[in-house]
Amino acid sequence: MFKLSMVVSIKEAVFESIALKGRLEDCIRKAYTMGYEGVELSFPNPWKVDIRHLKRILADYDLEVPALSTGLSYLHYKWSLTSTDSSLRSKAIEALEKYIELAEPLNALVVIGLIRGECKGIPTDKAFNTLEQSLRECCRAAESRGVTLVLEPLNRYETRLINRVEEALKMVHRVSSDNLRLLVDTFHMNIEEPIIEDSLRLAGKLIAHVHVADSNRLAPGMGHLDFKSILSVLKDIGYKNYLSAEILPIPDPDTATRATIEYLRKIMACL
Ligand code: LER
Ligand code: MN
Repeated sequence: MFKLSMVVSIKEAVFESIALKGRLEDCIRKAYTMGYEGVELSFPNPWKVDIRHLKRILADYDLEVPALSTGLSYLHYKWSLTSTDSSLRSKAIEALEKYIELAEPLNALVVIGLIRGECKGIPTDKAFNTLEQSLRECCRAAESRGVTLVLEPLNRYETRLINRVEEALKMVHRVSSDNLRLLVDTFHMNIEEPIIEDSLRLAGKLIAHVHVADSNRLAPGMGHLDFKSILSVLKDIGYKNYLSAEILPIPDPDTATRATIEYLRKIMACL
């Protein structure tokens, strides 16, 4: 019904909610062995990705890449689509153009999450306008390569800009590009959406990617979210793409990775 993917990254990644970190080949092998169909790749620097090597490993394990995560570019280098420092903003746009180039042969989406910046101390309407301009530039690159960008509402403790689905929809409509869609993350939704299921219905067909984590960012099933209800709404609205787990490696990476796939398969079998 939904394909399952795990977010993986390099060992130096400063973002905690990535269960599998280390040598790319080891992470990919582990995800494959546990039964995942895809791996979402999270890199700080897109210019350091060896695409030929990557494609060889992916072919060896017959895994897809549903999306390229970009938040590490902000966390490691402060590249941000809303930065008041124009060199950091240009760098974020250039980095996204490079991510888009990498995404094309992988048939992957490109995530617009933390790379929009935290927007502390910038009036929200000003940050919204700057983000709109930056996204227009990125969408031009995405359109020319047939790649889709996915804008992700994030909780208020990570950014002041676009915390709820409703705000992300406003941006998607303002930019008005067929290559800009939504990514919803159950962890952020649990904090920000009054009723998760209603927000999923509101976003409907514009949802192109889903991050899953439980209420505490542990593996689905280890918190209090009602995944049966969430997944049945996704099914109802015709969502058919990946559920990609962006979770803490707790109690340890292997247990979290295995628990995610076992739990989600069990839920999907009941839908
Ligand atoms: C950050 O909390 C997150 O959910 C990432 O997907 C954003 O880049
Ligand atoms: Mn996420």
